[in-house]
Amino acid sequence: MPKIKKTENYFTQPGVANIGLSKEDIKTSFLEKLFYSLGRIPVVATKNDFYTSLALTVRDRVFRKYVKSLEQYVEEDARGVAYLSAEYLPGPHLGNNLLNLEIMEETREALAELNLNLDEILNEEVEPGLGNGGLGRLASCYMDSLATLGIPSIAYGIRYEFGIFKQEIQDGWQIESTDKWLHNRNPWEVIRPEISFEVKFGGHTEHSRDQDNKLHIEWIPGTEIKGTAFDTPILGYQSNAIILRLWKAEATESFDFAAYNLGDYYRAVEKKMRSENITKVLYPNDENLSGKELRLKQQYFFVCCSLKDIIRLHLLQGRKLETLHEKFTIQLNDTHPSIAVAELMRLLVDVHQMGWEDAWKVTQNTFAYTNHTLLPEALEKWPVNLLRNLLPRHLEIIYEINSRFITEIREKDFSGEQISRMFLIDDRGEPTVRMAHLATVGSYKVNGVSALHSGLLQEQVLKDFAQLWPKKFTNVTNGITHRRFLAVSNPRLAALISENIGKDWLTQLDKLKGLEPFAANKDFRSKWMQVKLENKKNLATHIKELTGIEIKPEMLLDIQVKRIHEYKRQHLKVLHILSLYLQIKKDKQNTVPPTAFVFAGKAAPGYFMAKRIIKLITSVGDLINNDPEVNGTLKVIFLPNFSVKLAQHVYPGADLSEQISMAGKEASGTGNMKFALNGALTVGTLDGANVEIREEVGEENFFLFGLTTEEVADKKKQGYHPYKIYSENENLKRVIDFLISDELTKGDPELFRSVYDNLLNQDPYLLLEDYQSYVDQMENVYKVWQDPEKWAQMSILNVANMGKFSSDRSIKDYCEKIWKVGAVKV
Ligand code: RUG
Repeated sequence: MPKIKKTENYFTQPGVANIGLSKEDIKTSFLEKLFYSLGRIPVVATKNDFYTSLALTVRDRVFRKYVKSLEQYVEEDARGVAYLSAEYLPGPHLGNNLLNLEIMEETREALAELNLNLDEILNEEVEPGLGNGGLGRLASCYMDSLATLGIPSIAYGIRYEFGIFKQEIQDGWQIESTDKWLHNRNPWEVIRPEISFEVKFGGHTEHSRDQDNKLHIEWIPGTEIKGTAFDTPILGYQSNAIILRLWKAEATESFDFAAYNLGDYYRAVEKKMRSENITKVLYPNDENLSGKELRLKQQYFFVCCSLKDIIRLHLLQGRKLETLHEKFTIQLNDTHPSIAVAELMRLLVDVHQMGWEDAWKVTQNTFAYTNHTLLPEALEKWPVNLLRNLLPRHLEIIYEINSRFITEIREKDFSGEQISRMFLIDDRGEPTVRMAHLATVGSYKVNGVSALHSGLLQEQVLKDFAQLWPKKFTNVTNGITHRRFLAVSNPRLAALISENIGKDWLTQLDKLKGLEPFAANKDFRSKWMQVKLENKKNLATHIKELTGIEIKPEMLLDIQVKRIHEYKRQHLKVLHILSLYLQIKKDKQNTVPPTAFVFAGKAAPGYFMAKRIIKLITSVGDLINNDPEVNGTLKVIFLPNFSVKLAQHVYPGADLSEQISMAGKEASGTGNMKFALNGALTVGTLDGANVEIREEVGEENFFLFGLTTEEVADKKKQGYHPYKIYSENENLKRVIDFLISDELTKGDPELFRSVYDNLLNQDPYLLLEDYQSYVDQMENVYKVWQDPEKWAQMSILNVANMGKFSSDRSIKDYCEKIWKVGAVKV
């Protein structure tokens, strides 16, 4: 067969699907999908049928971009990136793809001619909740930028059948249920039955020598399952598309066979069900997962499939495995995929018969590792016994890596204490494998996710490694895709910006700098605040729909949305709200501007304190929202089931962004960027990326409070006494005592006793220490809020200076500082 090089030749063949971008083309394709893919006519079609038809119409056009991108990568034999992440939070695909294809208006008109409303159809989409929060959302922002920038890349993960749990609030408590995101089918994915790999678990290893005395190690597994690829194309803006390849677990034929032959149908079925369990559900984080065998199985399962696929793609191009690191770099998104270091060694040494030294050179030059947390409880450690049972060969490999590494560092100038701190195995207590150490040793670069965090990583958690390999460590400050979080979700603000400075900001966010002079323009400020007001009306509608609570859009919308965690200090905000409440009640007059405090976020189901904090927020809400003496001034809202979709309504409507974690705890934060990009002002500590946001927008445009990281460390060293602070601050004492008052707890004095005791006895996140500084800074917030011209000016200057926080910049940093990969644009 003659080799046809350009895909264009196929696309222009008569009869090949019409995939034009005009209004007429879209209308025709939409109806074709409705008739021939779904077998529906408009009069009986449901909203979901319309949504699916439109999604399929758009997917065709996205695939066209993808095949062209792929063709180009192959033709140029380009070096590429494989991104390994156990979590992704893509958010709804449809609106984003319409923006990136630049067919939003054409589609709106095509549907209008069929008497359909695009916004209603967009609203039908159920998003894939395949992540817990910031880490998964970051991975999805990076995919948007990888595609837009034309970086040859593929992202790998797990196709969880049930994503992050659905949160409902009942009687003020969080109630969890399963997230059935696949219930209405997923029109964006394509199954690739031919891309599937076997994954082994358990059993034992057998060591033997051949005639040349060469050692051969065979892993005889206890069970085997199969991973099958499901591909979702992710389109960049005016650019390439890349693939998100998620693995689903299934039973292998061969393993069921024995049971079938014995006529034991039920045993075979049970085996099948057990195999499929591996990708059933996403684990919520913030809980101790160390003993969770299924979680380790998930990690190994997707790593094994992904590495086998990467090797397949490499060999398909006629290359040798010795050059794998020249053609691929594999980014480990946190330690969740870090078993990949041992798995690649196993594949190279045991399966492809490469010598250990050569294999180690390939491995160490292939992986790069991103650390996302310094919290000791969040640093993954797997018990050696669990690894021995589940992945016996990998444990041997980890011990071998450890022993060679220790031999290497013993020759250097390290103390015994340092050497034992660097061991991959922690044998104090039950022996565990320190996965961050494995990832660090097995990678050519390690990065943190903000300047502060990367610094602390090198000074604290990985200090000895940073001394050993100073050049291995670097920083890449996180970023967000401004196309989703401004262009798609805040069309009014996007339009106002484009009318005044043009549209280049869509691909070069630093062009927003052009807004700076407009901050001094009264007319522009008024238009700016008008847009904000419209967005606040929209958010107020959602709040009413979701909670039944009415708020006036003119109120100050003071918002904290993120996972519920003690270090993020949602309860510090609660203490502040209570101080306002008690002040109004006491003085019978108020100086506080009308404010709605909005919270949203999920608590890990097993995290007692986080769930109490939700109940505390909702209880304070019940008290305040139902008290006529205060509810004209204050409202407290907890929005259930926070998601990307909901977030896209929240950020545009926010006036004030709460970023109040204890300094040194939030690795970066990305919500802080999304708020500021939508014109909210930030009240925050010098934590994570807040530091850099403040640097960019200017300290006069940021409400700072609280201790710095160094001051936190000093305070803890000196001995911290929260009770003393409590007893010396009358206002604070009143607030804390109120936590166990009958008024709040409605006759259950134990309800918030744990919160009260924790704050007075330990207060590990220094709420009491930072309380007064926070309350004082909030006074300042209110002063500025009462000067709308000044507020508008600060809001414009925040947006104008957000250029640095585009994920395009982050990906360019990864390309330059770490991956050494160039763009291949179609
Ligand atoms: O908590 C961090 C955030 O500070 C950060 O912005 C985000 C993306 O880098 O990652 C979050 N994170 C960290 N999520 N999980 C972890 C630990 O596994």
